[in-house]
Amino acid sequence: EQDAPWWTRAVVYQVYPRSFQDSDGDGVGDLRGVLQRVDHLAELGVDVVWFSPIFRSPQDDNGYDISDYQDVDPLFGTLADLDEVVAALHARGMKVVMDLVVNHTSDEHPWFVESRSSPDSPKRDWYWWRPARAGMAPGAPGAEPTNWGSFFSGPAWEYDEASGEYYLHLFSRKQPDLNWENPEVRAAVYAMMRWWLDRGVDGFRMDVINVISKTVQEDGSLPDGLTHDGLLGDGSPHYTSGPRVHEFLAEMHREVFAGREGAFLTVGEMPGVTLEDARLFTDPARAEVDMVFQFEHVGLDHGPGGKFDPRPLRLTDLKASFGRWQAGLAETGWNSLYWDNHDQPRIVSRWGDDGRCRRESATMLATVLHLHRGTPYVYQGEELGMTNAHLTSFDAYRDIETLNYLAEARAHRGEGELLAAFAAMSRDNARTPVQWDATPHAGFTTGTPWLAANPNHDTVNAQAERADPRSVFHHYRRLIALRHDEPVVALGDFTMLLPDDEHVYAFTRRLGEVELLVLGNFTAEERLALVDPVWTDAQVVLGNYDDERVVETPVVLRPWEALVVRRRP
Ligand code: TEU
Repeated sequence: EQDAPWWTRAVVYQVYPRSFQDSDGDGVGDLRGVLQRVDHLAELGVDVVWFSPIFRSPQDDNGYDISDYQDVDPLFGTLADLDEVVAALHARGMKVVMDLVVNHTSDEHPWFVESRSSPDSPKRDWYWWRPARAGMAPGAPGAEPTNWGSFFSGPAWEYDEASGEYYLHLFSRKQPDLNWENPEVRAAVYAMMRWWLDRGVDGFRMDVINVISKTVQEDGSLPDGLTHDGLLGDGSPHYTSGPRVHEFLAEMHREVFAGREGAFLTVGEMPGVTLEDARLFTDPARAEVDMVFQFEHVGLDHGPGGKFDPRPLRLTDLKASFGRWQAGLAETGWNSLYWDNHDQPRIVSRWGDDGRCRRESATMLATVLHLHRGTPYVYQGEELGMTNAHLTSFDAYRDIETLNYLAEARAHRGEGELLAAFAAMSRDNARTPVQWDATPHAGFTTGTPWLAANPNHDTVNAQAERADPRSVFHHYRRLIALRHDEPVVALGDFTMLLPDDEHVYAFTRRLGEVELLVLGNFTAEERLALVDPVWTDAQVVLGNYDDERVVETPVVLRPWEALVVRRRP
């Protein structure tokens, strides 16, 4: 066990700075606000803090559109503030991971400004510039070089009048894709990464890093994607884990990390990554990345129309998916474990009960996730059992993904249906201010918050959670401590049980003589867990109801009950 990498026992906390803590009253969170809250992170017991982007940015996609990778946006403070935050977290034994967004830059980045200035620019080939489709008039509808759609609605190509060419943007039109085929681009990215490591940061979360390699055809053109009844084509087969992505990540690892002393963490955010590819990406012998964020489970409640066509989750689908990933990375590679982040709705509202049984369901969901094999990620406010925003009007939304979808869908979908889809799935659900206390704006700002605080901050907040020993907060603290103290949690094997049960999630973890059984009731009704009688009289390690009890089999699970028990020797 001692030679297992340190991050197998680590828990990572994600700070989305704009919604974490405001220090100067402008209604947007900032780095000096983070300084006010480092003790909260230390008390929770997390090992690593990952910051969503704080770099210079026009904020078109809330900072995932970067115009200067080596400076802090004044919205969040200064480089000196960042140095102070890094020092404060290091002083408390926590590592710092930055968000690396290098599939694309902002269109206001000097690199793109130069590239766009002329077809003869020395940086023209730093981005994907292509002429109109053969035989079509530049700028005409349908003349885009390929039929790909953007993640944020509309075509993935933007017409540039001055040159009569188009540039590629898989995300917003203000997020032009960098051309990773160009070695100058790669060298510039690696130099920037080394600059950050020299500054003392401990690693990177790599934004959509599996789409940096696109399939380029003989003549330099990109291939069309499959179309479904005349809609924009699906280009994803031509960029998801593309032809050179492993080569690029291995090169990045060599150019940035090789030879450096210290303990670093790299996690690749990889929409659409398969288990087979994840095994390659995370195989330590290949030195690409330590772990990946995969998206299979967060797509299980998407209907045919995607995320804004939500469906109820079937628990057996979740168990099949997580079971496959646990089995697939059991020998080689490593899992990340998450429910929440700044792109996902809050789990207690999504797959729990954010009303009467908020505490029970949030702590059950946390227990089931954190007892899996892999590195758990806690998103700001998840440790407080924060819920979705339950917004009731379109003009309350800020997220470009939601607003772009609305602009396109309102012509063919009813208003009520769209409001329900956004209330369930919009990224803004995760971006309301962290609820610190019951004062106005939840103690997040003395000004007007950029996005309103959830009214339930009067009862759901860090101060109340800290005061209640049975709270979600203290349950997360116990889960994190369990991972630090019990090697079986970090390194034990995984066996899924009850695969066909639609109500109870059950699995075991084993390391040497130590064996745990983990149970989670995913429903509001009492349920029987039909587990083997060997678990009778097992020792209760952790539960989310506050009474001690003798374990009988089958186990009677109360609504949303979680139970971790250790088999007696
Ligand atoms: O997200 C990539 C991504 O796939 C998400 O946009 C996801 O597909 C969608 O939000 C869920 O429906 C990363 C960042 O996490 C996200 O915030 C950025 O908007 C995106 O990349 C572009 O940088």
